[in-house]
Amino acid sequence: MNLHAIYHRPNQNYAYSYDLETIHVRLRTAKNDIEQVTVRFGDPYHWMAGGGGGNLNAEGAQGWISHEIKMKKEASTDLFDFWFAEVKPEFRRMRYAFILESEEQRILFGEKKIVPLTDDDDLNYPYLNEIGNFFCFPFLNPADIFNAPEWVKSTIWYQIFPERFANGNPALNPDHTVEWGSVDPKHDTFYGGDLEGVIQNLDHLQELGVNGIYFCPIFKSPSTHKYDTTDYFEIDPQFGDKATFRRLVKEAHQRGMKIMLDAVFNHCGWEFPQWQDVLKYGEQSTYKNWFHIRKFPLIENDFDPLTQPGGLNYDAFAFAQNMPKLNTENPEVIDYFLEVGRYWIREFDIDGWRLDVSNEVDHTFWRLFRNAVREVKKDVYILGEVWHDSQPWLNGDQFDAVMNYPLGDAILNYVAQNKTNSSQFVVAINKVLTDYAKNVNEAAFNLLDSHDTQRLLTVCGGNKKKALLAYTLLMTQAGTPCIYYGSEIGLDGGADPLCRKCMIWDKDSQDREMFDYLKQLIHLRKTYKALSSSELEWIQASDTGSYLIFKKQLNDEIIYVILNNNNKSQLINLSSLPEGVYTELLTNTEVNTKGTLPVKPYTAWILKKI
Ligand code: ARE
Repeated sequence: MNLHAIYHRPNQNYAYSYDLETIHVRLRTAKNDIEQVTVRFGDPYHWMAGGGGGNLNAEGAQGWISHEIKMKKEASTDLFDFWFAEVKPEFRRMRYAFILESEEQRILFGEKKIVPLTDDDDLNYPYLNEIGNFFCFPFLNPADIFNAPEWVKSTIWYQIFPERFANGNPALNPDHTVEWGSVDPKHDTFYGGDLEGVIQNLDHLQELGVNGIYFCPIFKSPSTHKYDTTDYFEIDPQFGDKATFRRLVKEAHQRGMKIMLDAVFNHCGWEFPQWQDVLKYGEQSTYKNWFHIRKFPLIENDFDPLTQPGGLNYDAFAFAQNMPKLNTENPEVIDYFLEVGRYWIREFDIDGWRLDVSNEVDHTFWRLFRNAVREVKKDVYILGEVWHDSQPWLNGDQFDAVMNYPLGDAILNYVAQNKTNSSQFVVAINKVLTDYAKNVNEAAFNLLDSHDTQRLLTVCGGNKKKALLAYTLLMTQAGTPCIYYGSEIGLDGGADPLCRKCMIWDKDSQDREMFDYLKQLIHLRKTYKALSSSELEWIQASDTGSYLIFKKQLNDEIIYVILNNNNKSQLINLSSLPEGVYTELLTNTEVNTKGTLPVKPYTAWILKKI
């Protein structure tokens, strides 16, 4: 038994409140090392249970354990197995320990020590009840339950980069606007995208079936991307005005679409008045503590921040001279940006905030932010931008989710770039899922591409079938998926700025086959809630055949996804599925699982038992 690999800590993704009566418990062990794990638990105040007022030292108390539950091996990664159990202690509190059994050994794994157990439970008895060595889940307080808004779990997002989506009002075009889609974008190429253009094309989104729109920044800024905000309380004039935005929100809501805006609170833009004041008055500026200034003068001399990063005497986003970092510990800054957060909900009824560079802003600010915006709208969705392990923000007191790039990368590595085989893909997904509580996974913002990455079709090397297979995986995972504008009609593009080409509105130039397949996937996801459930079981991962079979379940709705990640057709043996007749949901045909299923290259079948 590999004792070194055993890990549990009563918090985060290892022990957490799932709902008002349920505690989820996980234990990590070395892969293929342990045969069975049992969680043994009881009430920490058992000694008072009989009213006898027993003594406080309950070390030797007998029989206080109320339950033992066999844990399920829920997932494995390259090095570890993860064991999982749902526990519903009668009084919403418990002390618990784990009994691990392998062929040659049996131990009790407790908070303070590991105890070898003999076969004779009489001899083991003291250890099996030594409450001081049992982990403690003190109390299942409703306020501690991770509570992302329920509506997010049935939302399919569509990300819009406003400058490049649609030009609905050319009168708003900024200087030097070029003809729509006439040239590939550079960082500073303006095409005239605006909010009116979004309103005029909501039918496209409704036909696709998406019910949430995530807008990249729309507040006043001189750039094409607007991540260098100069006025947090104004819509950029090239995009329109507040009346237009109000109309957009109303139209979207009438179509059942939620609206999420992009909050850039880590830094501001060069023209932000408070920054301009510091540039003008230096150390005498009343705003100098709004920023992180190392010394004056702010800038030594003309320099290229990317080749002479040392040139800035103040903190900025990366080395972007025009993006000075804000001091979110300054009470004035806190008050200002909490009001920004409240204002756009209170005055325009938006439904969510995506938080730019959120991992570089302090946790105290985000806790204050969550309380402030939740006061205005109790089910507002708070989405952080964190590209790496994001547990510190996902304990329920800050974000509801982060942009789940690790899940998207796992799909792209497997399907788009064939960098990983089927079993490595399973490991990568299992790692993401076991890193977080199931509540977190159920609200995760899952994406395959964005305004910061190469587009899906480009990552797939232009192979549309691979792109559709990637979307099939995206749409059959727990969480809330997001489609980056244009990818649904075959827009391609490399790294920023080429991933921000103008949307194509000429239907003859759109890839309608991609659109229709994605529309169908979205329809299936809305119809069969098992597809967005966090109950996932890997049935088969073939590395030689490069195919995958997995099961999604929600209550008694069971769906199997069979995915051929091979450039050749193949007969996939379905004997691992319960025998019977199924409906293949993408083609609405009947399939009998006796024998094999012919699957074309890079295609999937989605089977529901009749
Ligand atoms: C662009 C070019 C730069 C160029 C600059 C010149 O990318 O190479 O020097 O223009 O103006 C915004 C614009 C970008 C612009 C950038 C800087 O959209 O077009 O850069 O401002 O001016 C990391 C951060 C993550 C950040 C990305 C870009 O962690 O927060 O880098 N993403 C947000 C927004 C961006 C936005 C900004 C931040 C700034 O989504 O759109 O950029 O407000 C790995 C790392 C990640 C890293 C990621 C991407 O995965 O783990 O941490 O993200 O790569 O680089």
